[in-house]
Amino acid sequence: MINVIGLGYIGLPTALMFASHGVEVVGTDCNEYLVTTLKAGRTTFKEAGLDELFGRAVDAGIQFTTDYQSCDTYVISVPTPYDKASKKIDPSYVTAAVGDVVSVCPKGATVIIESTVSPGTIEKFVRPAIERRNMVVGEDVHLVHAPERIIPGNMVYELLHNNRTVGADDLSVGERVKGLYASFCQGEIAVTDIRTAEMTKVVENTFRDINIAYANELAKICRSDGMDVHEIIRIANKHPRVNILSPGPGVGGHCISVDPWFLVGDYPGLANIILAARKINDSMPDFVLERASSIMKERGIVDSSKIGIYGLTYKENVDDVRESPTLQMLESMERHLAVDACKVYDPWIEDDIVLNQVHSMEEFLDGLEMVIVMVGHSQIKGKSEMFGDRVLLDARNVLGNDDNVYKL
Ligand code: SAJ
Repeated sequence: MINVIGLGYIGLPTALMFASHGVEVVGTDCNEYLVTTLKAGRTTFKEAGLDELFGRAVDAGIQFTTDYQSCDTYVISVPTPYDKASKKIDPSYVTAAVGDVVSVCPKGATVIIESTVSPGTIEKFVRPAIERRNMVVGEDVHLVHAPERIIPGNMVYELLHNNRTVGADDLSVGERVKGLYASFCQGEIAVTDIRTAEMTKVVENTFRDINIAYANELAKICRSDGMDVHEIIRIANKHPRVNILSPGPGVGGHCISVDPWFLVGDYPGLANIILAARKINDSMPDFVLERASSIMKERGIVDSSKIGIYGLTYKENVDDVRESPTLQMLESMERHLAVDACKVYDPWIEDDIVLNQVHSMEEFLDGLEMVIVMVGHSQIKGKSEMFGDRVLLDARNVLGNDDNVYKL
């Protein structure tokens, strides 16, 4: 039996995947409301294919509880929050969960950490958390790091098809865990040591951050000299070895905008491109504001209450707002006392999370002269006509070309 600890964005789909592939699974979360919701037969966030997968897992007998189970395998997928000021992760949820499971597990159980951790965290924090309980890692309990790799918006497909990494002290334990993931994972599963697995995960997300930063820097260069960055990237990408990503209003999400800081923090003076990329991506929300203000001047729009912001999530077709560029932009506007003015709308966010948030497109567009499109949800993709004759700043390049559509 597997006890999956932490039933959030990663833990829930992973637990469901194991359960729907013949593995006995109990999902544990300390949040009673979440467990009650799952027990009542409802999923707790929106994700393509998740409800169907949930149905299959429930049919296969998955259980949800707030209690830790006594079993031979644990998957830890609790959050690793990070402190914006120090740029370091807080490993306390992981160490607490590991401490809790090792106090109930039988001798020889395997604890698999899926949560992303900064390189060295398992050595520095997780092992000591076990040793403090007078247990010997490798005898009383086996430690494994199997960082998740799935992308929100396509999680179910990627769980099935992505290659994975399994890091373990003991290769035979690694091979056993590989076999477990192979119950559903059709990709290649590389077995390595724990530190390599930690580093690999952070390096992957940093690779993407740097590549997005290149696209964003090109957008700034092209804007400064009246060139169309999208056309340039489109043509450059015809080269067989070039694949430039898309410029946008910034990088959000809990991973790509966070993980590179671990390398910057741990390797000062060495992580130079990485630091530069982070700074470029973090500067994008302000770049959008500058661009909006020059368009307002060009179009004679003076009243900022006539400007609306479309999109709150960190990317399209997800309901996740962690580190979202729109939130970063609103923070920046707040610093300049301009925040009360703009209406904000995102069809994926039902709760009120920012000032002047509205909950229908109609209410949003009412009275607006200009819209800043921060997220390219399917609702609007390719449909600039939905905005009538309003001026549009399309920070995601999803609205096509039209006289009213401005790009970054
Ligand atoms: N973005 C751009 N331009 C692009 C691509 C993305 O501006 O061309 C922006 C997005 O809008 C978003 C951010 O970057 O704000 C990151 O989005 P993403 O879709 O690239 O990635 P995430 O954060 O949703 O998921 C990533 C994935 N990592 C990699 O692709 C290396 C995923 O595989 C990881 O599992 C996930 O981080 C994680 O949890 O680590």
